[in-house]
Amino acid sequence: MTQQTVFVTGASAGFGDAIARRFVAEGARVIAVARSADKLEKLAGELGEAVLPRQLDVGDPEAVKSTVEGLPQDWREVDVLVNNAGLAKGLEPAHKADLRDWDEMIATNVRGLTHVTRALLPGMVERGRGHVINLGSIAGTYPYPGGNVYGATKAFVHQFSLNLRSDLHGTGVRVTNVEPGMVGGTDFSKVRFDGDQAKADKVYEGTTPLTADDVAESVYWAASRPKHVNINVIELMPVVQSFSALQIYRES
Ligand code: 8X3
Repeated sequence: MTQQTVFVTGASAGFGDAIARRFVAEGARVIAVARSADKLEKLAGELGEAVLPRQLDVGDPEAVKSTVEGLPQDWREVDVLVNNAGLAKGLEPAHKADLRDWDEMIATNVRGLTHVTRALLPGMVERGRGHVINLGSIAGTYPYPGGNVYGATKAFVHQFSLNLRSDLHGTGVRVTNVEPGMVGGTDFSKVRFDGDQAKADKVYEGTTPLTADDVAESVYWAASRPKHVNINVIELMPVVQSFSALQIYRES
């Protein structure tokens, strides 16, 4: 990884923070992108010159474009893009969900991810090397009550990743989708429940969920395979999470 430049979105917390630290520990340089400039400064303060912090809301197409175009000359050759920025908002059934939550998930998880990818891909193709690593979710494959738009955005990420592979055929650019299940110790559920920490904590009560470091390890593993190897999809769950029966509604 030495000399590699890695662009990580959502880098100020959770998976993104763990991913940035994992790559820096292996000798890479990280362009750490997130909405919160303060938290990014903290990461950059800790990791020093290996981190270039950039405040950016990936859901803002103009800002994505200007951030990528404004990268310093010696940070422009991005080897690995980790599209980590994303969120779940709400767990209400579709007919009760808040449309603003749906819009926010689509803006970040779908539009943000596609715009960042589109901005960085031409350089990768031109250089004949690069790796796009997307953060999908098991929610993109397995439906669950309240998963509605969140799961659908992650299904988009799954199919977009596979379709990218087709388009990038022969370019040397690799694409991976990492699809984790339940991960504890991040703000994922707190954000989903609009800041309700007690409700978020309940999700993980009595369980041993995956950690952000487990996810970072998968991302790093995919990125560090020999360059002739493309890991298409990695799906991981904690042992305590598995599948359940289909629900049957019975008239009483
Ligand atoms: C979220 C995974 O299991 O919490 O991406 O729905 S899960």
